Amino acid sequence: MEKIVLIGAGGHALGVIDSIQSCQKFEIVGITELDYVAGKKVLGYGIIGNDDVLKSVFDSGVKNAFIAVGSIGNPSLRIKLYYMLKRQGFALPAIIDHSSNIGSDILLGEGIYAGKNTVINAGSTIGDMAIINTGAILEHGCCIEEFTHIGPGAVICGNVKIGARTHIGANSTVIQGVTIGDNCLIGAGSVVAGDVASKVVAYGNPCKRVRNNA
Ligand code: JB3
Repeated sequence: MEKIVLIGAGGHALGVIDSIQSCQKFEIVGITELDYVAGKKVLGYGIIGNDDVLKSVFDSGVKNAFIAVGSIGNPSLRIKLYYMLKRQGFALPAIIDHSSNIGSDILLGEGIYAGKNTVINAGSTIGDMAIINTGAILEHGCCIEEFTHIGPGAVICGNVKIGARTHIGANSTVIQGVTIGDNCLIGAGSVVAGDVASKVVAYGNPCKRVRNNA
């Protein structure tokens, strides 16, 4: 198996670690954290230091990294970490849980995460660093752009287009053919039946714009 280092050891990392273990492709060498506490472990994997150790980890031969810091609405930290790792030369593989159901003719970007029991149906495109969280369903022909997070249990119907850095809240439904722009925040449990412009906060059933997203 190839070796991989994780960045971040919080709640999102728990699911990521499970998924890495389930797909049996990578051996986790350790996790970097903001605050290094000697001896601290997460699901049996050691915190090896803060991000300053990543260069020596790379130089030691670990060429894969995965950002296990999640995001709810603002992916700026994930974006910062992504460019830090790219500058250091790390490869950022997609982590797809073994229980995921991935259809035909799918394009998956680097560093994406597909959690437990996700479905990505045929003909869909997932941009770099997107999160398709636990139990989310992406129907045929969807296009999800980079750093976007599809929350747990969300249902994205056929041919939906969702821009970059957008958050779709847990258990939301986006009906077929809808376009949602960049930098949007769609609240949990929303039903999106019409297009949503970029930089909008919207929620409800029917989903309605409530304010601009800074
Ligand atoms: O929505 C769901 C199902 N999960 C959320 C996920 C997508 O995003 C979850 O509820 C949280 O909102 C969030 O998960 P995350 O990022 O694991 O949150 P938290 O539990 O706060 O853990 C973040 C971890 O990242 C903390 O341990 C921080 O110390 C660490 N961290 C923050 N900045 C960092 C950095 N670690 C490293 N290595 N480098 C950093 O710059």
